[in-house]
Amino acid sequence: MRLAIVSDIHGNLPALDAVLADIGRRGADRVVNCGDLLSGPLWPRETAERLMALQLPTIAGNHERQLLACAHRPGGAADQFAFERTTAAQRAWLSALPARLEPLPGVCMVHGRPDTDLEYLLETVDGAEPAGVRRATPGEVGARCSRVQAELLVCGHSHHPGVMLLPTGLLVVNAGSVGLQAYDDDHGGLHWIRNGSPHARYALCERKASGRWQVDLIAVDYDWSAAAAQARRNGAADWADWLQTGWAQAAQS
Ligand SMILES: [Mn+2]
Repeated sequence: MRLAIVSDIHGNLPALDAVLADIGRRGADRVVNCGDLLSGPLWPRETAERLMALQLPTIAGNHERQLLACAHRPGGAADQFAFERTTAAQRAWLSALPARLEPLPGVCMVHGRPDTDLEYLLETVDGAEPAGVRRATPGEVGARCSRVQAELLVCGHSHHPGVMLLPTGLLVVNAGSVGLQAYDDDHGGLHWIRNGSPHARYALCERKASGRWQVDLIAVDYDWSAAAAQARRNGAADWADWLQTGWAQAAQS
């Protein structure tokens, strides 16, 4: 069984198309999507069209809630941009997505942690230099997954690909982000995510004859300059830099 995991597309349609083509070349039995689909200054409507046609097993991320909340009050720039450009039918599709799925026996999908889509699972925000975020310890991750009954737990949200095998035997995989390789955020404390290159990320997990899972964390070429130009056209100079470089810097550095 080969399971491809995409996450955190954030409206980056050329990145998504490049990842889907790479999955097609490598081969996968299933493709699943861990949320944060449209929000950002890129191609939200066109990305929704593509995703709705694909009908992948898909869960909602925090940005699906945040985009939909723009119907009641102005949201953050990324959510508001996507809200204003999506159709009522697209937003109805978002509102029906579940928070968790079990796409295969023994495999669980969440966006952030099992109990919240707003916190990272494999990282801990602690405010320490230089990035304000570090790799979580097995003890931290184990506590966050204490009620998960699965052999493989897949997630996204931090845009940072990662693999951790817990002492309980639970394998945790963060697929990284298809659409955005760097950003800064102040949830839990100001911090910077920096994957260091603009390649689109996804994960390919294969259950071997041993019963264990092999994990490929893949970095895919696509036209990131076109994505950066789209962000710049839409007034988001910060996103343009993040998309072009995969790097986000503190204001003073
Ligand atoms: Mn998220």
